[in-house]
Amino acid sequence: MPDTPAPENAAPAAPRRTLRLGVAGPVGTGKSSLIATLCRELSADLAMAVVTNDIYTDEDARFLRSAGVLDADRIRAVETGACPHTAIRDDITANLDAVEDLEAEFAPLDIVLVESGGDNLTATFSPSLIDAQIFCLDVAGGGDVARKGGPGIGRADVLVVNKADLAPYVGVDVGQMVADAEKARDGRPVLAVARDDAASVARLSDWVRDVLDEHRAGTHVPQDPGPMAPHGHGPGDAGHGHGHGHGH
Ligand SMILES: Nc1nc2c(ncn2[C@@H]2O[C@H](COP(=O)(O)OP(=O)(O)OP(=O)(O)O)[C@@H](O)[C@H]2O)c(=O)[nH]1
Ligand SMILES: [Mg+2]
Repeated sequence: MPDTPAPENAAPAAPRRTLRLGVAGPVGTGKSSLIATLCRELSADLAMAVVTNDIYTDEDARFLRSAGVLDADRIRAVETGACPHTAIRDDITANLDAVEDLEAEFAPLDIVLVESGGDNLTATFSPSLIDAQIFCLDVAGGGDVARKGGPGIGRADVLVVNKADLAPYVGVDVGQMVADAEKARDGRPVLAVARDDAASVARLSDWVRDVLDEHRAGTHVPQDPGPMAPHGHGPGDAGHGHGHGHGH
């Protein structure tokens, strides 16, 4: 009989199964609604949970619980108490704790969605916290936003141009906005989405399923879209060496 292989010769541990999927983007672009939509679309055959981030409240978690898209226990709020980007990039401890608690409690989970607090165009997730990230813009923010670039617009795994149904009311050409975004993203995907447009929701759901498959197969490599633009957190933050404050 062959000897039992020594531990150092053992096959590497299987990759972690749960896909941690971040959703970032400016305030009010529809991140919570997108998460509600994804839970409705996917939770029948995938085990899911959600972590929300708000600065001072658990408003987003309460919205998702009241929407009834998942059992209330599967939706956890992190109150960041600071700029949202801090908790998703600089000190991810509270978010990581929340994700790991959910993964342990509801094992095996297929997807944990993490919603960033609404921030500015430069806030992105650390790849130490999430495996893939959605950056969410909306047409109501103006058709030119997609041309402005930044790490989320340029390099998130997918860019969603959300609330496409509102385009005629705000004078935005969705096709042009998507084309501008595609140009800024070197071929990375861009999806125009409206929550009541089933075809657009199906395209987004398919994208999530594809990333989950790649994650499970070990072929998806988490990307870092890049750091924040230089910034400061106010007058007491001189140690950061940044130029200006956010005013919150
Ligand atoms: N017309 C339209 N409105 C939408 C759509 N998705 C979201 N909304 C609305 O947009 C508003 C903001 O949506 P939320 O999902 O709360 O946005 P959010 O990005 O999570 O907001 P914060 O977490 O506060 O940054 C709400 O009034 C939603 O009902 C959409 O596809 N079409
Ligand atoms: Mg929200």
